Amino acid sequence: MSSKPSSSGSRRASAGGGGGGSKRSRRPEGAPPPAKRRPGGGGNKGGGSPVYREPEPGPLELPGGARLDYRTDLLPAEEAAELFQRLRAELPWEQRNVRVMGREVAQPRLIAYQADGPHLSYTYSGATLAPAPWHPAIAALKARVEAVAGATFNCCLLNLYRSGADAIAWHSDNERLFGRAPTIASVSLGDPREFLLRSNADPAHKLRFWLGGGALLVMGPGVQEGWMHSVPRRAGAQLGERISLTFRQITLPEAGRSG
Ligand SMILES: O=C(O)CCC(=O)C(=O)O
Repeated sequence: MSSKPSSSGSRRASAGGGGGGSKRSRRPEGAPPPAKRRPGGGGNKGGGSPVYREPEPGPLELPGGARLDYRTDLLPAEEAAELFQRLRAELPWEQRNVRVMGREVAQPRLIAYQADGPHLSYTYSGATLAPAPWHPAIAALKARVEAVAGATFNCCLLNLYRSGADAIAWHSDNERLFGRAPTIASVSLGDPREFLLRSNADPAHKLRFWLGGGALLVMGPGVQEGWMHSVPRRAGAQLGERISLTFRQITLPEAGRSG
């Protein structure tokens, strides 16, 4: 993850979510309380800030040519709820410390990391994520995601947001270890959260997705190069837990050990 549009590679994690402590992160203006919104609503109906466009589900080509595919129903609701419970209970969730502007701070979320083998470790902000073997339910989900995304993945970084106070700041996953023009596919489980995208070339181009349980967002070629994304902090909202599974393909494992 890098938090500057022009970053050439090392994952410079910001511990804060939108407004969550990092000077680089920004809280989007005018966002409505997310708990009242459902994922999948199109346009700006229902009181959303007009600066954030809310695309309908389906494939989408962004200004500049980047490609997205947004599905609200990769998993049926019941299956998504069961998978959430299982992963919440069975994965070794950890809270990591990262270095932000010279200070060691705890990331405002829990994470877990799984991959095809121990050679796919992932170092950023001075700490290494050693991959665990695939959980069988995640391996099965990976195959379904690959079929929809038309891409293959060899690792998955999972995030657990325990409440609206947990977040991830504006960043791009454009490190060298993912190669050029990577595809990253993210599956959501649990309570819906806002997922924001903003163009590096024109920050007025902003998109908002309400990622609910069972949703899939495929960020295709061009997204990491030209856009940043975040899950903003919403400490005031009564939000429950959410898990995101971000499937990725490490093509240059050696680049992942240098950060
Ligand atoms: O939780 C999400 O949907 C976003 C996660 C993310 O941006 C990341 O892991 O880099």
